Amino acid sequence: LQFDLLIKNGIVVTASDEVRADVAVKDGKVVMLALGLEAPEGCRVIDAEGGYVTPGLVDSHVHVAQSAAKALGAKSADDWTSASRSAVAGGCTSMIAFAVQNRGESMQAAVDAYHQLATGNAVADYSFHVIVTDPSKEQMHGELPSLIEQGITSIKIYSTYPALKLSDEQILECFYAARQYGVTTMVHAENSDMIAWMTRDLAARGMTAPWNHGTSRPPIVESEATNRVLALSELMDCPVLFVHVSAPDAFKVIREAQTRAMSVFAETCPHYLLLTGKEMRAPGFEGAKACCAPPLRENPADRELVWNSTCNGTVTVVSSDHAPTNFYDENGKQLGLTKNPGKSPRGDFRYIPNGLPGVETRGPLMWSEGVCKGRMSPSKFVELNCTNAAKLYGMYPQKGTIQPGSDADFVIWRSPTARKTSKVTVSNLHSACDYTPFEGHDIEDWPVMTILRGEVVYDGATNNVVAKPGYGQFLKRGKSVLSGPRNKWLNEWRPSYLDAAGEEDTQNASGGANGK
Ligand code: DUC
Ligand code: ZN
Ligand code: ZN
Repeated sequence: LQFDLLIKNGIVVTASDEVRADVAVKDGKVVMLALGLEAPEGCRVIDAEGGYVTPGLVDSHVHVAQSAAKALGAKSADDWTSASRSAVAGGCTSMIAFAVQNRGESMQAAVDAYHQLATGNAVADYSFHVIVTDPSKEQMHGELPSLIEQGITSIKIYSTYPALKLSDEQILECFYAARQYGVTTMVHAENSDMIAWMTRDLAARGMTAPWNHGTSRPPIVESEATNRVLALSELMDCPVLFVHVSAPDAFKVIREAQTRAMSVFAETCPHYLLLTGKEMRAPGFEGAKACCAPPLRENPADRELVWNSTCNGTVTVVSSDHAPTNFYDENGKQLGLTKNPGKSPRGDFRYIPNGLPGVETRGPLMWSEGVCKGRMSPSKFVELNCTNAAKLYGMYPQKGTIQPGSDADFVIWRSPTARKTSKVTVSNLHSACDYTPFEGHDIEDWPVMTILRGEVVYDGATNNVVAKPGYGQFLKRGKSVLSGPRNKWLNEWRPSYLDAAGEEDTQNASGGANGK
């Protein structure tokens, strides 16, 4: 048997099992798992020293080089090289970023533009979700089939932000088409009018400190929109994934829908598990570093609820929502994170770009706080950080697991007795962003190394990213194997394409758990 890389003495972790096995790799693919494999001449051997070998992590929610005005409100601190270097240094080998459709333009134009930014520059494998801002019937039905051909099989829609937001009617248009073509649909759920009204009133009363970002978006803003969008998805029988879920009542409505066997999925992020609204109350403009949407929640008990939802199956994937903007300008002058340096006031929440950097810290934080602290098993970690994202976004089993035929993407972690604790500090990170909201947080173990398609891309011993820009490849994705429509309707209405095809839903080939 031929192989060119052998990982010995590890515990191989998948979403279902932990097994002591050596892993043999040939041409960037796993070829076999067995005990006591001998390395042939010239084969590279890596000794995992009794530690864990997990799949390379998948981060299915990152904003990289996203156009300034869209959602984040300011220039992205990272380009594809710095963001993907940061990713692999935290164990992440596959990232899905966003390509934002400009209103009045095609989705294809967005995909082409973002391809151009990424091509030749990434050290991690990557793909795009299209952020749909202009879902006319012609556009959805005219473009989705060709995007799927190109391997772009997911969209994100927003219920807030003037530049991105869709009306309920437009959301229905998206769900109708997404169900028909088997496109995974991500939703940013916040009630736009509640935010607008509160923001105006707070500003009129001079309440514009960074933490008033949270005041303007209390949990009910998220839970109302979640509940409403769920109803829209039920009417259309369209599977849906709620991104960056943080509010207790949003988890409640999602859990309740899952109990009714709806195809509904939830994503959360390390910041909702580990930080609270207190961070926005830091002195001066420092609170700006913690402004994200949905905001960090005030009540520490809410954080526990996010942990419970993450461990009990309500949450399907953990992503970083990496959305980096810089605090300082090139001269080290404090910008205080403002959308319009030199123009808009600093420290006013209305001008603070939303979003936190986190693509590098997600894995180590989830491993430390989840696995090392005993909140979840290594398998649960893999399910949440690798496997489910690969399944939901059509990359499984190429990505997200370790089995014969999978890409040889691995993270090696230390055995419990060999762990080395450290603290997160921005100077050790590889992102171009000049701060981390997790500064000073304890890390119980950081990846020993990250391997992508059989090549070491990050060496933890020296904290060096060794892969060259351009090593990362575009991932042509298929359809979700996790989600599928149920063919459950609220009354006699059905989409007309089902009438044409008889009762059989022939176009949606996802064949997911609930589908057929
Ligand atoms: N939504 C995101 O998904 N990321 C950052 C900001 C936002 O509102
Ligand atoms: Zn969002
Ligand atoms: Zn985001």
